[in-house]
Amino acid sequence: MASRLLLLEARKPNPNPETKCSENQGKRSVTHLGGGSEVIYSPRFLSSERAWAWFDYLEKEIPWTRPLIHVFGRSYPQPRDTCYVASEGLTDLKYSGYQPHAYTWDEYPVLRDILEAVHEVLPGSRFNSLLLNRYKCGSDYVAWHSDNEKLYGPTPEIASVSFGCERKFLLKKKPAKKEEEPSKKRSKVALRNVHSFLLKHGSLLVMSGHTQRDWLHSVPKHSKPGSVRINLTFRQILL
Ligand SMILES: O=C(O)CCC(=O)C(=O)O
Ligand SMILES: [Mn+2]
Repeated sequence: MASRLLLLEARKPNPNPETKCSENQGKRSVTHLGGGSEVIYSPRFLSSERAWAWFDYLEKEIPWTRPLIHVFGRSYPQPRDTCYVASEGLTDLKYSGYQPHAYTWDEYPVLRDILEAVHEVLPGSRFNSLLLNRYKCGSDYVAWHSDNEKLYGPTPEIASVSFGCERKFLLKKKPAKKEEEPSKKRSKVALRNVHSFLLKHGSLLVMSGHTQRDWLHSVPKHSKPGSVRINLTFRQILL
C-alpha cells in the first residue's frame, strides 16, 4: 500500500517553479488503522480555483434529490441530497431500501474530468461508479456506516473528493464481537479507535484495504449553520 502514497505524491511537476502551484501541494498523511486498513488524506489534491469551478458546476447541473430511505423499519428523508452515476452494464446499487437511478458519465462530462484527476493520482484504479452527496447546511449529515456492499468486493478502494464547506469526517472501529473482549476494555478501545479528518475544499481522502469491513465512518452534524458542501465518492463495482 505504501506505493499508493508515492503515486499520490507523483502529481504533475509545476511547469513554472517561480509561481506557486497549489495543485500537488500540502501534506499528505497516511493513517495505518491496523489489520490491513488504511486511509490516505491529501488536503490540497486540487487547486482552490479548480475546485470552486467544479463546485459551481456540481451545484448547478447535478439533478440532486433527497430520497426516502428505510432504516430499522422506519422511513425518513435521507439527511442530505444525493445523485448517482455509473458505467453501463453494472450491478445496480441499493442501500437502505433505496435504489438510485444511475445517470451516465456522458450526461455530466465534467464528472469524467474529476474522475480522470483521481485516476491520475491513483494509477491502477478503475473507478466505474460515483455517489454524490450535497450537505446544504450544518444539520445535513451522514450517519455511521461502512460501504461494504458485496458489489464492491472484499477490499474496496473508495476515493472521496470534497468541495465547499469544511466538514469533519470520523472513522471508528466496528465493535468487537462480545465474546472477544470484556466490556470495560471495549469502551477504552472504542475511544482510542476514533480518527478525525477535517475534509477541506479540494481535498482527497482514500480508504482502502479492510477499512469498509472493520471500520465505520460518518460526517456528523455541525453545531454552526455552515454552508454547502459537496462530496464525491468514486467506487469500483466488480463485474
Ligand atoms: O461526505 C463524505 O465525506 C462521506 C460520504 C459517504 O460516506 C458516502 O457517501 O458513503
Ligand atoms: Mn460512506
